[in-house]
Amino acid sequence: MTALLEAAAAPGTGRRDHLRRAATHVLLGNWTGAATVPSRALYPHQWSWDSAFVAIGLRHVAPRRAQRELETLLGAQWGDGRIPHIVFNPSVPLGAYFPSPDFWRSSGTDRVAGAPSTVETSGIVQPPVHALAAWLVHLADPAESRRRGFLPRVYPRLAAWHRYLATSRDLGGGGLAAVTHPWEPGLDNSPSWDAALARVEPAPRESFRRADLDHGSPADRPTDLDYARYVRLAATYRDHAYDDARTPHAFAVEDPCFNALLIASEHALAAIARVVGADDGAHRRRAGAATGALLDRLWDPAAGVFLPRDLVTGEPIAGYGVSGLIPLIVPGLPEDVAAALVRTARGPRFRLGQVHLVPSYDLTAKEFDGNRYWRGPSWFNTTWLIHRGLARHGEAGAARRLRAQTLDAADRTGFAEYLEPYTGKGRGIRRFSWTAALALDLLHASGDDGSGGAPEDLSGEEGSAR
Ligand code: 9WN
Repeated sequence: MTALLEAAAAPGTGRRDHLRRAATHVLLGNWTGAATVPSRALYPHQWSWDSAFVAIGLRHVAPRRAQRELETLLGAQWGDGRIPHIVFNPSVPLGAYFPSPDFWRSSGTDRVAGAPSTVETSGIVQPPVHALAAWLVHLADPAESRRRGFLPRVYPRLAAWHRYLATSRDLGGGGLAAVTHPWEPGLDNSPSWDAALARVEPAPRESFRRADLDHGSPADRPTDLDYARYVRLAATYRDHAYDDARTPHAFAVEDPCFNALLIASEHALAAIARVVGADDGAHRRRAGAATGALLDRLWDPAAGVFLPRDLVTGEPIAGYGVSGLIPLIVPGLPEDVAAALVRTARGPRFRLGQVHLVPSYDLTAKEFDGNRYWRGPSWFNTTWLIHRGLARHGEAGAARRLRAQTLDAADRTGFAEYLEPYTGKGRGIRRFSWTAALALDLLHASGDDGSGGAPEDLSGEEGSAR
């Protein structure tokens, strides 16, 4: 019996045992043999940041499978270092998800960016949670990790990924990575992207067929007009051979969440470098420089939140998105900045502790929509990140309450993709992988001590995580 099957069948009658078993069942059901799909129906391939979150949960019940999850993704890395946002499963019919491999056409030999020829992928990226995930996976079972040479194998690939983001994606020249498509920050239809996206000429509506509406309610999903613009942006990138320097980027944004994750992952990479005998100093310096750039370029002290920067206009994007709170996870964030973020989270725009989890967008804004994807609903991955941030900054009580609420919501909704923040009703699909995985992590991270397992994870001391 595999470790995961054993965990799914483990005895115990309490609510936590039930939740642990149910979450493990979801991950078992969504495992394809080499990786985990976010959802069998809506997302039947491997997604980049989903897999990192999945590995963070899987490590508690099946550390080897968690390693495999990340290594399968890293196996699809491009020659230029990018980790694609989707790795396609060749046995899934083309029509099951749009855009499919025949849209992205990654494996063509003329690709300057060096896409692999053995596997089909998308050409865009997602937030760099991977080095953080690899380090947490290692910490869950250092002996098994050493036995399999996990860190020495993944380190060069993770380092190349970060190099790609620090060079080809520093489109603003200020030391932060830019996203060039709303799918890249993973918060697809956030109101934060509305103005930048409005400049994009929509692709003709008859030029594509959405597959997502076969599984999700149109009221919960991005609109057709959003999709037409997503298609135009992706096709333009593809038609420029995914060459960042040559593509005329109509959408280019420095996103706080994406960069906060890059910084947290750079610290994790330093910890990994120490274990594998590489130079950790370079990673620490890069993490420090990126933290400075994040504060200089995206922090708005008057608003009390980090604001994305639109690189086409050169202006900050006003408004309160959950992305602007995520830098709470950054090691070494000045305490006054952290305190301001916690105040904003508790204030009327996010109402931490008074609504369900953490809404993805300002509850008081006219754009807020509690049902539609990233325009308001509360998501489990961003909530998990804020939980870590609260724990890191000494907000043990708030972290504990958010953890309890998150576990309850995962259980109650059958591992929903997201929630309506006021009613707590599950929205989107169920049996969603990262909801199950992060519930597993929260179950393990606690012991109800409120530490959330957060601050010490990046210390580089093996065995100190829990
Ligand atoms: C496009 C898989 C992904 C998540 C994203 C989420 C959603 C895809 C889609 O699903 O995006 O990448 O088809 O809507 O927005 O964060 O990684 O779960």
